[in-house]
Amino acid sequence: MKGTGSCQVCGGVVTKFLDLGTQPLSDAFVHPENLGDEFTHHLLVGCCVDCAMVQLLQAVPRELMFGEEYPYYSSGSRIMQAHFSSTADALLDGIASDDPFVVEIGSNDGVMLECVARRGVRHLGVEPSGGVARVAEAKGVDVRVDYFDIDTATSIRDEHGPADVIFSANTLCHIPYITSVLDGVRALLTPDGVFVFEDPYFLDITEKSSFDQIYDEHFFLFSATSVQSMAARNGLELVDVERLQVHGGEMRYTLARPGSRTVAGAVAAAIAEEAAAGLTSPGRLVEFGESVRRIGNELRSVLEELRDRGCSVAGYGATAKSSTIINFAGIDSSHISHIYDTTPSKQGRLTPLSHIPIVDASTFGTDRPDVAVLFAWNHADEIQSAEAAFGESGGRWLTYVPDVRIT
Ligand code: DWN
Ligand code: SAH
Ligand code: ZN
Repeated sequence: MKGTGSCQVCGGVVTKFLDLGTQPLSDAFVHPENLGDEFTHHLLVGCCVDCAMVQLLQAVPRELMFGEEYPYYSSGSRIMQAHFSSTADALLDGIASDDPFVVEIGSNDGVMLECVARRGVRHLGVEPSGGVARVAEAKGVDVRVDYFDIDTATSIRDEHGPADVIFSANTLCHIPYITSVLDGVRALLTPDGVFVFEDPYFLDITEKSSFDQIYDEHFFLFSATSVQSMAARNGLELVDVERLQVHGGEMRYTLARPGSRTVAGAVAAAIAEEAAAGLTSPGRLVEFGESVRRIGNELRSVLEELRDRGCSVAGYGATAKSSTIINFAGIDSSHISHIYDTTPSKQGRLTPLSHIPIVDASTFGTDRPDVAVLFAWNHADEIQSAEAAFGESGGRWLTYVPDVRIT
């Protein structure tokens, strides 16, 4: 088994600390009439001894993950819609220019940029997945169907001029060729522009043992410490950080050209907090691995017990994340008969590798199971309030973040 790799940020040695086993492409939901060979990869997680960047040891080719049929539509959550609407306002309010230009990397179905477009501001989304990109275009969002890297950035600058703000949510962590992306950011940004990105925060992941945030698409698991070092190596400076509650705990990072902005006190505070927690110390990483294995074992035992007692068990939310826990814990359709999800592109399909059928969530109210495993635990408030009748009629929720629990 491979124990080391090469850091995508600094070229240093990445030492493996977690083996999450054989995994499929997390978003490759299978058509039942199209069963055949499925791509798998070995999900190994390591930490760079030189720059503390937590990352996967092997990258999955980007064309296998992102394309025409990418099934995740960001606007599927009302809370995320509200989050991106206030994000758009905050980004625009921070720009001094009278003809601002905003670029988003990974604009998906336009959940953020539609708010920018509505305010009549020049913008461009860079989004390689054609299906979601067309949904954004139908909302009046300008999109370039492409991967963001140095070549794309240079061509955008040639065509549209420099960007005052480059924003990216839940996408930078998907890109192993990060040096090319940061070269592109430097090429495209105005002299006093900012690059703002938000992604799952490794401190939250270790504190909540939410290891299902680790899968093929989530190549990097950022922290303030590793991002500060990455920025400095790539001619940028980390000038602000802000913890976010969305998606189970994220960090928003603001990068700028060195010396162009005052560095907020929050940066040093976050780095000190990470150091006090020993975030990437060998002992802490081993402890995290132990929690992961304990949760995987407990979840499988509870599901076996429920199956043996004849309880009906279904899942809620056919998330990319669920792929990690399902395959790591050895869960299949004998434990979870089907998964409810509101996304039309996932309904009627099977989960990758484990082949659990996905059904329309609108039927949850009428054919409810005894127990529902909340795979979309990051949207717990939104889902559990919409499905309040489930609990009132005696249904029970099973969650596994931060611990396996039936409520
Ligand atoms: O980083 C990523 C995030 C932003 O989105 C991508 N790599 C892929 C994807 O990850 P995910 O699939 O784990 O994301 P979510 O947002 O946890 O997915 C929620 C799933 O649950 C969607 O398939 C929609 C569904 N859902 C539902 O059925 N009812 C969601 C809500 C809010 C609901 O009420
Ligand atoms: N920003 C949205 C979407 C996140 S899903 C949100 O926060 O909900 C990740 C998105 O990144 C997908 O739509 C995927 O197609 C896109 N993506 C992957 N690699 C990319 C790249 N190199 N450049 C731009 N977008 C990319
Ligand atoms: Zn490194």
